[in-house]
Amino acid sequence: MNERAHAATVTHSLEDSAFFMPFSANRQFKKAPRLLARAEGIHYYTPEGHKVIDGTSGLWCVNAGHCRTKIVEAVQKQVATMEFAPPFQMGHPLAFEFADRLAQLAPKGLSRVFFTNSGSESVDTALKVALAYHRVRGEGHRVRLIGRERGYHGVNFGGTAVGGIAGNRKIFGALVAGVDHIRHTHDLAKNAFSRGQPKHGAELADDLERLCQLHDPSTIAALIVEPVACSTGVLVPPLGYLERLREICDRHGILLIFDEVITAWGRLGRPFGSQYFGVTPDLITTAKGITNATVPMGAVFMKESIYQAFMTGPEGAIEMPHGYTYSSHPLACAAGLATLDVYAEEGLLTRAGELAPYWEEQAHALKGLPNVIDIRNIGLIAAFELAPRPGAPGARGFEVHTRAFEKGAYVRVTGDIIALAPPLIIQKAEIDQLFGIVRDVLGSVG
Ligand code: PXG
Repeated sequence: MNERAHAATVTHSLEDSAFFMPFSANRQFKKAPRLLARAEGIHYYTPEGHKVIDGTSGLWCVNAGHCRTKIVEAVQKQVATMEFAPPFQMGHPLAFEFADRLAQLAPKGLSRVFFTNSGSESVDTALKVALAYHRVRGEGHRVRLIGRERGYHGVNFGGTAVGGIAGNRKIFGALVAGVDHIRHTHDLAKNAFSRGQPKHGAELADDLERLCQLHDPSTIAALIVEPVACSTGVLVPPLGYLERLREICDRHGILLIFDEVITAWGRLGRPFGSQYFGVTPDLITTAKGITNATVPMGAVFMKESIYQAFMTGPEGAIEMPHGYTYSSHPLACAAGLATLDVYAEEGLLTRAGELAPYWEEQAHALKGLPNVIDIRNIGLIAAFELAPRPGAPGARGFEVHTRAFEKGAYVRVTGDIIALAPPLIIQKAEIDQLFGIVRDVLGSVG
C-alpha cells in the first residue's frame, strides 16, 4: 500500500490542503475525500484497502488494466537509461519507432504522427495544423473552426472554444474568434434505449450545411467532432450521420477532425473509432490509452497529403513552428511501445467487439429501474441517463457515484448520466459484478 496516501487520510484532514483539484468540487471533496492508493488489473484499492472495480478505466484511459508489468518495466528501464531528450532539432530512436508503429495501426492514409502530452494539446495542435495547412496551400481565408454542441475537446483555448459544454466555456471570456457549432445528436424522444447506433438523426449532419451557407464554406478550415461524444454522456452517432459529415466536408474542402481521445485504443473493438464506423477523417486527435495512461502522452494523426503540404520551402526551414518540451518524451514512448505490445499480445484492440453483445445485454437488462430514462451502449461503453431531481440537476447522479464507490465500483458521472467503460481485460463475471453494483445503487437512490 502507498504509505503516504494512507498517512494522509489517517492523520490529517485534507480540508486545508494546498491542492486546487481539477474539475472537482474542492470543498465538498476535501471534507469527505475518496482516495485511491493502489491499482492492479481492473481494480483500485483505497488507502484503507477497500477494493473497487474500475468501471471507467480511470478516466477512459487505462484500457489494458492497471500496473501492467510489461509497461511498468519498460518505463523503469527507460527512466534509468535516458529520462529526457530534447525533441526540437534533436531526436531519440524510440520516438521514430513509436510513430511508425502507431501509423501502422491508424486508418489507411493517416500516416503521419505529431506527439503531444494530452488530449487537450492534441486538439489544439490539430486545430493549428488545420489552419496552417490551408494557409501553406494558399487558402489562408479558411480561418473558421466548427465544433458541435455537447462536444468535449479538452480545456486549452482552442478545445474550450470548439467544445460545446456551456459550463466549461462561460467563465473564460470570448475564447477563440471565428468558432461556430453544429447541433448535437442527442434525441431521447426518438432514440431512447437504442442499442448501438440510434436509427434517427443522420439529417442532423446537415446543420453543417447551414453553417456553410451562413459563413460561406470558403471561410471554414475544419470541423471537429468526437465519433462518440463520451464526456457529455455517451452520445452515440445516429446511423449514417458520420458518413454525411464526411460528404459535406468533402464537398466544401473542409478538413474533418475526429477527436478520438477516448474512442481509439480498442474501446469500440477496433484500434480507432473511425475504423469501427468506416468513416475516415483527415486528422485524428488522441491521448489516454496511447500509453495506457502510464505516462501522459497524446498524438495527432494526419493524412499524408497534409504532412506533405508542409514539406515545401527550403529544406533547412522549420516546417511547423509548434511543439512541446515533452513531445515524444522518452518515458511516454517507452510506455507506449510496451502498451502496443500488450494490446497486440492480448488481442485487446478487438476484444471490445467480442464482449460487446454480452455487455449490451447486461446494460439493457437494467431498463425499468427507477429514474432510468435511457440506456445507451457501443463497444465497451454504456451510459445510464437518469431523470434529474426537480430543481437539483446532477444531485441524483452524484449520489449514484458516491454510493457505487462505497459498494465497490468506481463509475463516472456527468450530471445525471452514469458512464461505464471498464478496462478491456474485464471478464464476463466481472461485468456482471459491475452491473450488479449499478443495479443495487440505482434501486436504492431515490
Ligand atoms: N478530447 C476528448 C474527446 C476527451 O474525451 C480530451 C479531449 C482532453 O484530454 P486531456 O488528456 O487533456 O484531459 C478528452 C478528455 C469524463 C472525462 O469523465 C473525459 C475526459 C477527461 C476527463 C474526464 O468524461 N476526456
